[in-house]
Amino acid sequence: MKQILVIHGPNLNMLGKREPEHYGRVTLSEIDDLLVRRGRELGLLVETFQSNHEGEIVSKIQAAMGNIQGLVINPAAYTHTSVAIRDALLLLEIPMVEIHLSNVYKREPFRHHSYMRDVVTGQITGFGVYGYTMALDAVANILQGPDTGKGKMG
Ligand code: CA2
Repeated sequence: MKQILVIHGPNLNMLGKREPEHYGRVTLSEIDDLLVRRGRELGLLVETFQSNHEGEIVSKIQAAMGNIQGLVINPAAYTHTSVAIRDALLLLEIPMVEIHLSNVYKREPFRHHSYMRDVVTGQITGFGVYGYTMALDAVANILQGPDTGKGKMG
């Protein structure tokens, strides 16, 4: 079974507990449950991981090399700062989706830059929790392959 890793960056463990105006009322464990269930429907094994530490995220990506077929990542604040996570993502030659709950382009200018944007397959931003299932569906679609007629274009 194909394995997908979902990485949640710093402070996302606080989802549903603070700032509902930006991030909604759903908790991280509810999002994880949703992703595992959607993964089952798609025939994918989903593992989720959250860390508040840049180095732990880098180590998790390194450890996943060769063991996963797709990645969904919300790097949270590290999106805008982390060359280290960008460099780690460059080690992976698999479909990768960067996802943000909020529309970062409607927010402060410092959130408009992503160190990941040209390393990942694509970005999803501003659709709340639904963005995570969109991201998983996008990875599944690519993994189905272009020759099935259901996969990515080209
Ligand atoms: O919109 C997103 O998903 C972000 O990645 C969230 C990050 C932010 O730094 C990015 O610019 C956009 C912040 C995550 C903080 O999560 C919290 C959740 C609940 C309460 C407080 C923070």
